[in-house]
Amino acid sequence: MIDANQSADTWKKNACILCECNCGIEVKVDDRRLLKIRGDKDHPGSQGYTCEKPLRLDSYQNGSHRLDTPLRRSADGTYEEIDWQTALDEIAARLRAVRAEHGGESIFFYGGGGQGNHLGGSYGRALFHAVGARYTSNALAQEKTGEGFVDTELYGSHTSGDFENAEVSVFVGKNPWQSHGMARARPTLKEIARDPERSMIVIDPRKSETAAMADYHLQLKPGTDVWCLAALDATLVQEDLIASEWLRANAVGVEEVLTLLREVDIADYSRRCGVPEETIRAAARRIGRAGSVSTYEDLGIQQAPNATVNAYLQKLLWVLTGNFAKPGGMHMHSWMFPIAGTWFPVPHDSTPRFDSARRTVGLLAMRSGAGAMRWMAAKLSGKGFGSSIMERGAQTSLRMFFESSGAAVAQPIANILGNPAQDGFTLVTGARIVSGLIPANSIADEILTDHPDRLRAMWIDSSNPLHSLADSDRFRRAMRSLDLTVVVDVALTETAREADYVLPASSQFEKYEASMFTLHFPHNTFQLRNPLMPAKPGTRSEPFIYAELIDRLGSVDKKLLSELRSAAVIGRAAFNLVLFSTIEQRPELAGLLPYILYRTLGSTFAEGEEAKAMIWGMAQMACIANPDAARRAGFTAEGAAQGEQLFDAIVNNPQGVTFTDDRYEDAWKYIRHADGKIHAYIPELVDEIRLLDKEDPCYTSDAYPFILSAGERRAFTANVIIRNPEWRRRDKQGSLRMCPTDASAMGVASGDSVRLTTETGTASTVVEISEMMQPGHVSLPNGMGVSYPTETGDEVVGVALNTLTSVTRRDKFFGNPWHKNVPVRIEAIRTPDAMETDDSDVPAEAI
Ligand SMILES: Nc1nc2c(c(=O)[nH]1)N[C@H]1C(S)=C(S)[C@@H](COP(=O)(O)OP(=O)(O)OC[C@H]3O[C@@H](n4cnc5c(=O)[nH]c(N)nc54)[C@H](O)[C@@H]3O)O[C@H]1N2
Ligand SMILES: Nc1nc2c(c(=O)[nH]1)N[C@H]1C(S)=C(S)[C@@H](COP(=O)(O)OP(=O)(O)OC[C@H]3O[C@@H](n4cnc5c(=O)[nH]c(N)nc54)[C@H](O)[C@@H]3O)O[C@H]1N2
Ligand code: SF4
Ligand SMILES: [Mo]
Repeated sequence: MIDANQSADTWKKNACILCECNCGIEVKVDDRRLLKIRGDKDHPGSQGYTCEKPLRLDSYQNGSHRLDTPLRRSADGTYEEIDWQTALDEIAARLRAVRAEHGGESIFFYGGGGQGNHLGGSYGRALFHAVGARYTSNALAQEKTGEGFVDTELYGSHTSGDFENAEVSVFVGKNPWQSHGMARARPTLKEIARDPERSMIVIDPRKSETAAMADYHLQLKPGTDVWCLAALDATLVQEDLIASEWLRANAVGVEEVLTLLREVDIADYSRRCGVPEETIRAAARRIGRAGSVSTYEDLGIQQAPNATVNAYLQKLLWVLTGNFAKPGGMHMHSWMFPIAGTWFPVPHDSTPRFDSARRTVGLLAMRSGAGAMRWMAAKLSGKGFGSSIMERGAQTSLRMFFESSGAAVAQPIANILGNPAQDGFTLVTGARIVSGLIPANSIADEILTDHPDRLRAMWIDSSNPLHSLADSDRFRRAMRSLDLTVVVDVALTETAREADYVLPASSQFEKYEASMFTLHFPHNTFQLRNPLMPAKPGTRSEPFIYAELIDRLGSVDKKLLSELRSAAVIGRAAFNLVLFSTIEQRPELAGLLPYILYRTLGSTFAEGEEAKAMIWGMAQMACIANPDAARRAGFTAEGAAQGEQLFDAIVNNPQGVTFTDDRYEDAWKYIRHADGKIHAYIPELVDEIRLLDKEDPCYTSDAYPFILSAGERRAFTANVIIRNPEWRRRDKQGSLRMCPTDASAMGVASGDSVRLTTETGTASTVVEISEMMQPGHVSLPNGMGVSYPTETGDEVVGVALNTLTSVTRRDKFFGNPWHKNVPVRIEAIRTPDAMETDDSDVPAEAI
């Protein structure tokens, strides 16, 4: 609950929402302003650390960008303010109409959360299922899908490195000094750099802040990682630096990989990537001889040529050297609830519990207990003596059920919620679906076609794809051609400006919110953030919006909802029992669970706290999946009671909790292959690697002689979460970094204007001469080029990168765009006239 008499002197706990680290913060609020912000020492992950960015979070919370009324697009393209009732009624009616005419699978869902807000998106999943949708995607499907595929093939799930303890840390196309991506990134990097026993290897064409701290900087030519990584792997094999015995015991398919790598001509591959052979060999030796190695790949290879193959070769560095499941090595980890991919119950420490007799008894206990509970719930009104007996009875049935079959029943439910689309291919373009996501850069193609199964409607929540996906103009045309588009956002974004309806969301500091970036090992943490202030008038939280729409669609019968509400009034065990038995009998309701929880369990919480219901569901799931790790984290009750303990702890600890505590060797339990081993051989990627010696990398041409990396993370970029350009202290317009040699050849100095031209568009910007860059490589920051309303009209500062990028230059397997590798022509803007008319603050315009 929000304390109406809050004092500006109280520090309130929350989290930074500007990158996936979600560092804990404490905030003093005054008159809806985030007055003072400091790192929260009590946060179990960040322990007081923050970077410089959250101090400016008020620029997200307050400003002229905030929407406060639903908007409806008129035929002439202007927007009309409408009330919530009208907006929700009309949207529900139009969703129903699209479904009736073209089927629910023609309604596409994009987004569902940015860097810090995934709770609302979890309720959005219920709307996805309520309309019978089939396709979804989000930003992960333009960066992490190739890596996700490789993870799934090799061992089954996402991995994270133990950089605090690693003897050797390897960063491939990753600049953690600026982009973070690990808890307390800067102190950790400094410790590595200071310690003579430890080493840092950075693969980056740019001398990034991290590369400047590295012991080995493999400064390759942009886009050539695949040769560099193959040469590193090959050195490990050819110089016999691999962990042969470990591989024999723990992996299969190794021989195929070794055969491939034995054939690699290391000298030739070094030449192709532009890194001296001796540097590659020295780095490989350092990896091969280290006591522990952790690796981290990011956009530098994920949004560049050969993204999926790069992920494979990068992971082979630690697989071949056996750096798994030990301090300083790589690990799979628990999840509060997986953001992509399938849900997975981790095998129990003790004997197997799934023998069929026990399972039958457990299921019977659950069914008969639930039957009795339903009957009693209908008779009892409210809490009373009877209800406490019922609750105890429910606890007994639940215990038998959970011990024997809880995980088996939970698994399909979790997978329907977490991984809605089955992996496979889309009907229209044949794009490959991985972890339930269609390639983000195929979306426009799934719309701009006359194929009868094309997408007809798009729901967008917490994302600005018109700005963040390749070729903004094409995305705009795609949006325009749909029958219905709805955007849920706090601001009138570039995407919202093309939508039929815009629904103004309450900010992340005005509602219960949570991030599902729970990617840590061995200690994994989760934080439920309480609202810092009441919602801005006119805005609504996403859970509210989704529940209201599903009410209007009438997807769940009222009798069932009332039965579950009565059970929830008796107690959580009674509710749990009736809920499980309902879903077990009516599996078609599994996808609607978030809504059902909100409308039933949620109604037993104080007004405004309904959204916590989903957290209860997640806490139960997290304990069913990880009972031993949760027990070690202090949640020692058995069965459903363990989930209750975790839920209570989450609610009572606004600074966050450690929900699982693993031991290093537990990483083995997260392997999803039935044989418990790493499957090193991925045939379709090995086939690609075989072809590498036939290709000489060259991504430039006479027309486009430079490579532009479109999207460098700098000190004051944070995707487009903050729109007010004034939040940036330095480099307000986000200059183009260029090396001194190129600058002098072009005769430009820092501060001069240049025009950039790519296959897709043109833009002008200012130059910053930077020793970070190598000749032929230039770099622009992400997060620029968004509109911000001012008294004199909309102000747009910096280059909107995706007016320059194309959807065709993308990964062969999963469509990841090559944002880091955009061929570009650069011309100095010389005449004084041109300098005046071509203001560098003017955004890029597509031609
Ligand atoms: N400050 C800040 N932090 C952020 C964000 C932000 O907007 N601002 N965004 C967050 C998000 S969503 C993400 S996904 C992460 C991304 O985090 P990172 O991937 O670390 O960030 P980038 O700066 O985009 O790219 C990393 C590096 O890739 C290098 N690179 C360019 N081309 C190549 C190449 O061909 N090969 C190799 N090996 N490297 C290349 C660049 O020079 C750069 O140093 O950051 C997160 N953190
Ligand atoms: N050229 C190029 N393109 C890129 C990148 C690049 O480096 N270069 N980086 C890519 C990467 S890695 C990523 S992750 C994407 C990110 O791009 P997007 O997926 O578009 O995500 P964000 O920029 O984080 O936008 C988040 C949106 O959520 C809104 N928002 C904030 N709080 C709330 C809330 O509480 N509720 C709702 N409903 N909305 C809210 C914000 O106003 C904003 O519009 O961009 C990608 N695009
Ligand atoms: S931007 Fe990222 S690293 Fe910096 S404080 Fe926020 S969450 Fe932490
Ligand atoms: Mo990202």
